[in-house]
Amino acid sequence: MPTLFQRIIDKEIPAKIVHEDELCLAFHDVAPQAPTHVLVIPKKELANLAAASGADQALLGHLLLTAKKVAEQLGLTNGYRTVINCGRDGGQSVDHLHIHVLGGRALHWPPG
Ligand code: DGP
Repeated sequence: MPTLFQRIIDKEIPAKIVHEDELCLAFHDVAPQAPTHVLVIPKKELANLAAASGADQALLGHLLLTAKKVAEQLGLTNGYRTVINCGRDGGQSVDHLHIHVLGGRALHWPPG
């Protein structure tokens, strides 16, 4: 059974895409927690950060640099936060690796 995000990659489910290349996709989160809330996901099926290995080193770097580019593209000049929830205790709800990019307001710390 493909995950929700695999179905977005396959264009079976619509999403507001802000970036796409051969390795990844970035799109607006359906339940934004900040004025700007985008998810950056690999096209490769990878359940979460814990499932990544040394073979994914370049891919993980690409995802982070894409998060930075998307933040610039969306005008987050005052800063932003990147978050990777991993596993149940990490609050992960979709089992496909994703980087949250949140900005457009001052964010609190620490998270709950
Ligand atoms: P996490 O809790 O870290 O696994 O984040 C999953 C995020 O995915 C959550 O912020 C809501 C978002 N999301 C869930 N379903 C959809 C969807 O169908 N479309 C979009 N664009 N985002 C979704």
